[in-house]
Order: sequence, then structure tokens, then C-alpha cells
Amino acid sequence: MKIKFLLLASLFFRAITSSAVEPPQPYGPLPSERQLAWHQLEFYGFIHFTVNTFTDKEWGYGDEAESVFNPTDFSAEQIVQAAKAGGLKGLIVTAKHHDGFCLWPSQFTEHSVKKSPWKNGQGDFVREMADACHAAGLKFGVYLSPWDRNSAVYGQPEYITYYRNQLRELLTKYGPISEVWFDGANGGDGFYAGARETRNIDRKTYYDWPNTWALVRELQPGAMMFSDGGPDVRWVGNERGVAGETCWATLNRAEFSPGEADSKRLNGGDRPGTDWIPAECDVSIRPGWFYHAREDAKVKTPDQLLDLYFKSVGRGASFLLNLPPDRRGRIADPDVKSLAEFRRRLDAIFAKNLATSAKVTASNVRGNDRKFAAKNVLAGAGKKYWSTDDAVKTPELILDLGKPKTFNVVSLREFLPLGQRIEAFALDQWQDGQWVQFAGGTSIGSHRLWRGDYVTTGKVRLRITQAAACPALAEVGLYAEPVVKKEKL
Ligand code: FUL
Repeated sequence: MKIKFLLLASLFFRAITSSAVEPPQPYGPLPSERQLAWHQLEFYGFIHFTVNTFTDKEWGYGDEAESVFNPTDFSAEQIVQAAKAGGLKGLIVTAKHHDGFCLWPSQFTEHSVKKSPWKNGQGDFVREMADACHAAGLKFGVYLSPWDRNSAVYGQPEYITYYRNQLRELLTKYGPISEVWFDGANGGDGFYAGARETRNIDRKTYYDWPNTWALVRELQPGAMMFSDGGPDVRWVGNERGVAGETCWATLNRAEFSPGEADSKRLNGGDRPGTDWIPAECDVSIRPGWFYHAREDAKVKTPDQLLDLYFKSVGRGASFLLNLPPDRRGRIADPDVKSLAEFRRRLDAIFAKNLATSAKVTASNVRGNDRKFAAKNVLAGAGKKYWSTDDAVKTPELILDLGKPKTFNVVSLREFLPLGQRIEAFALDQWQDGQWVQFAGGTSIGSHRLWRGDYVTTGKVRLRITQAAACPALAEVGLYAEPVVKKEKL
């Protein structure tokens, strides 16, 4: 009787004490709801398509005849299916590139698909792509080049009205827009309705970005906005698709504006930073952004795409892979094949988390409360996390795998609603009666993937070696990449 009472009393005591343990205070700049949703995408695509596809150029001058744009066998479904098979979660299309040709029938210019022989001037590339993406469950975004080498008024205040009118069309007629891409290449020589001259603009003031951004917020509150320095997602500082080995999700936003890029800083972010503006790694599956038949043999291999995935997604950034349609208006075979094989290999790596049944212990658990238990790092959904008492910034966590297991990929994720807290970590394996370090790194953020030599061990230890605040870690995963035979690479 007495024992039963004591047991009940202790359970009651635990219940009241555990509910009293508060979660850690958030640290530093925090992601918005919009950014949190975007972080889950990780991998999505670019579709570069316009007159350049037909003139074999990368940058059109702006004097291309509308008749040039004439895909022979366009299929939005084929493009979307190729992307989906590659595991891309969305597509961002060039509605207008620097040449100024509009791939939708804008009411504000005649320089568009309206004047093209394609579908007798009735075609709307943006519409078909938006509908196909939405039907397939993919996000849909638009690239509207601020620089317009066709427009007579480029460089004058009227152009800003024109640009915003076009943006309004794109943001109101095509359903939900997931991302708006504001390119940083701005001003220079161009056709400008026959003027054929060089027009330089003041990148800081000409576009009056704050008001354009406000328009996007008003019309599509869920849309992420990309530019060199945000406001929602930043350029990674190169077009090779590679984030810095250290890549913070934070940036001193006031020091950047579109077209004003300190690429080194963008590559790694600023710590602690004033705003949450994670990096996006844009890169083309081919050397060029637009399709050129001469590059058919230069499509990135599945192996190269995997490497890029680890150097973008695996460093807390997103991977924006460009798939340029060819003159038919379809993704060419070599690209489709490489992308599908890349996906097969990626899925094979992440098919099984070898840590799932591990016994997880930690040197400290916040308030000894199971809400913050070490084993939360195996929960998967990202809602739970392991955390420690405020004063404990360099704890360690041990995964006892029960028996030796072999892996070569480790996946870590912080619990983002509490900010980016961890500044350095190390990974050890239990070997011949002692701990031996096999990996280490700095930033974790939304995702950190380590990929290296195969490790075989029964126990793995994660040491947080530096943190700005007590860590909040949402995931630890161990994966084994199947060995690929040489001829498949
Ligand atoms: C650059 C542009 O100049 C390229 O043509 C391409 O669109 C790339 C994604 O952004 O700034």
C-alpha cells in the first residue's frame, strides 16, 4: 500500500516537474513560417527557356524577332515528369530573361509569345508550366529578369512601373507562386527598342526594391523572394552550386542588395547575422543555362549531381538545378537519364537509417525532461529535438548501435524554430576500446550531411564542441551508400 502510494506520488511529482521545464529561448535571427516551409523542399529546379534556346545564346541582346521562339514539340508534362522523376520538389521558370521576351502573353508588351508562330500566337508557356507543376504536386516559381534589353524605357522610371505590372500579372494569374527570382545581372548594352546603347543603372536605388517586394508580399504572401541578399533566400555566391563548407543561414542583410554581391560572404553567410536568409545553390545540369546541342555530351553525371547535392543540401542550403528544355520544348534524353539515375542513387543512400534502433544517451538532457530526450534525434519528423540545460553548450550524445554497422553518410539537423545554435561538432567512432574522431564540422542549421570513407563501428558519438546557446538537435541519421560499380559512374 505504502509502496503504491510512493510510486503514485513520484509519478505525480515527475509529471508536474517535467511540465515545468521550459524549452530553450530562441537564439539569434529566426526563420519565418514561409522559410521553414521552404527549408523542407531542399531540392528544386530551374527551367531556362526563351529565344536564346533558338539562337544558341546565353544572353539575348533584345532584338530577337518573336518568330524565333517556336518549339516544335513542347510538352510541359514531359518537363515536369523529368523533374519529378529526379525528385525535384518544384520548378522556377524564366518568364522573362534579360532579352525581354515574355513567355506569357503579357498585356504590357508585344514582345512575347503572342507574336510568335508557336501555337499561332495563342501559347502561354507560363500557364502550361504552372498548371503541369500544380497538377503533379510540384511548387511553381517565376524568374522575371529586372534587366530588360528590349524595353525602350529601361533605365527610366517608367520601366519600374512596367516591371511591376508584369510581376502583378505573373502573381495573380497563375495560382500559387512558391518563389520569385530576382536576378542580379543588371544594366549594360542592349537593343532598347533600337537605341542600341549601354544603359547603366544605380543598382541600389533604381529598382526601388522595397516596394516591389511589398507587392509580392501583398499578392503572394507564401512566396519566397530570391536575390543576391534576400529578403528570404540569398545567392550562394557562385553558379557552380556549391555552398561554403561553413554556411550559416544568417546574413547582415542591410549590407547587401540585388546585384551587389560579395560572393565570398554570400557563400558562407554572416555569424551571428541580423536576418535569417539561407543560401540557394543554383547550377545548371549543363555548362550553359540555356540548351545548346553542342553540350549534349557535357551533361553532369549522376556522380557529379550527387556531389553537388552533398555540397548544397548537405551544407544547409537548397539545391536549385537548372534543366534547360531543347528546341522541341522538352528535356533532352541525356539530362533525363542522368537525373533519374542520380535520384535512384540518392534514394538508395537514404533508404535505411542505420541509427533507427540505436540506444541514445546524452551527457545532459534539459531538465531531465523526456520532452528534450536524447532519443528525439531519431524521431524523424523534425517536431522533436534533444536539448540541454542552458549552461550546457558542449554536450555529447552517444548512439549505441547494438552491433557493428557500416556507414559513410551522417545526417544532422538542428531544430530551426529555435535558430542556428551549434557552431562546431565532431563525430567519433568506438574503436578498439576508445573513441576515435572520424569527422567534424562547423555549421549545421537545416541540414548537414557528412559523406566520407566507410566507418564500421558499434557506437557513434556526436560532440558539440562549440555553440552560441544550448543545442537543439532534431536529427542524427547514419546511412550506407551502396558501392557503385565503376562502369555505372
Ligand atoms: C544569371 C543570369 O545572367 C544567367 O543568364 C542565369 O539566368 C542565371 C541563373 O543568373 O545572373
